[in-house]
Amino acid sequence: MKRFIPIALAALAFSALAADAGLPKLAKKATYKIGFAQTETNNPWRLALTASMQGEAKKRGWKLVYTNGNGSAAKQVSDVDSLIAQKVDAIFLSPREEKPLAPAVLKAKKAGIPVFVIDRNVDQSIAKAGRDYVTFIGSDFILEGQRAADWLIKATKGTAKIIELEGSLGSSPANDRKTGFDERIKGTPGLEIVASQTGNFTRDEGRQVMEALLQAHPDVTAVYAHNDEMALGAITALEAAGKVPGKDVIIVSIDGEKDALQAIIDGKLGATVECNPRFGPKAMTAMVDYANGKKIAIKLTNDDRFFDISNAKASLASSY
Ligand code: GZL
Repeated sequence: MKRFIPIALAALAFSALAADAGLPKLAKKATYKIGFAQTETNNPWRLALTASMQGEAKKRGWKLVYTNGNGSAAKQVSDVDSLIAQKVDAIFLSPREEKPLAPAVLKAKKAGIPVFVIDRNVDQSIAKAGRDYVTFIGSDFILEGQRAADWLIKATKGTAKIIELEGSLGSSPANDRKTGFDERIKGTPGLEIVASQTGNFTRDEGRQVMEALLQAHPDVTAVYAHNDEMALGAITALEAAGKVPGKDVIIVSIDGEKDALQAIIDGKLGATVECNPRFGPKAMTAMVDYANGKKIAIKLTNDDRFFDISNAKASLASSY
């Protein structure tokens, strides 16, 4: 019996290596042709991400094939198909929604093209970091929700009726920012989320949803928006309803875009948790490290700052 144990262990080790070995390799080259599949260009954060990816590729002298999902996960899936057909060396994917884009990662892997998932993530039960794609590079969205909640609890002295404006349905930032915030609020008596609805990460939809929810909850005293654009839309809705944002209603959001920093300076927005969109340098350095045979962590988390009245003015010039 003793004789069989080493063989069993070797088989176990081999199967583990085989899973890891399933990742497509990337040759060391002087220059690359890379694909970048963007979700849409419906707000400043998205535009800043695209500019960062295109700027870094240009700086390195690489060819970047850019696709825009125009807000449709189905279109983004076909965009990945097109990048595979164009035989790019690697794909940077910002998956609009966790589930529909996971099979696209598997398709690229099968075609021998390494995928780097940036910004948002895919459903790990379908496609796993380190096995099906090289790594996830992005922010910790649960922590972002927790930081927003911690600030709001202090700013409202522990008593508030909260309206939550959620990001795009099915996206990892919307799912995780809700998880992080809601669990903190549930644990704090005196705070109540009276309504929670998606504004799809856009200013206009944020305004429209806030107008409707204000009708049903005129006694709202706080707003948590999953991104600045929806917070700015909510501010417009509050002012149209004769309320004073920053006084009658305390608002907190996430991203750190220029208009949000200005709203903090103007006293209308209370605070915003940074979610840095400038992925270019970090993403492409990870790709070169991978080509050079370096071990890449399956998650590379961005360090995000926190903006409030104490630092908004100083951060304005370098924002987007
Ligand atoms: C977060 C990113 C989100 C931003 C929004 O990484 O996916 O999408 O917070 C953007 O502004 O639309």
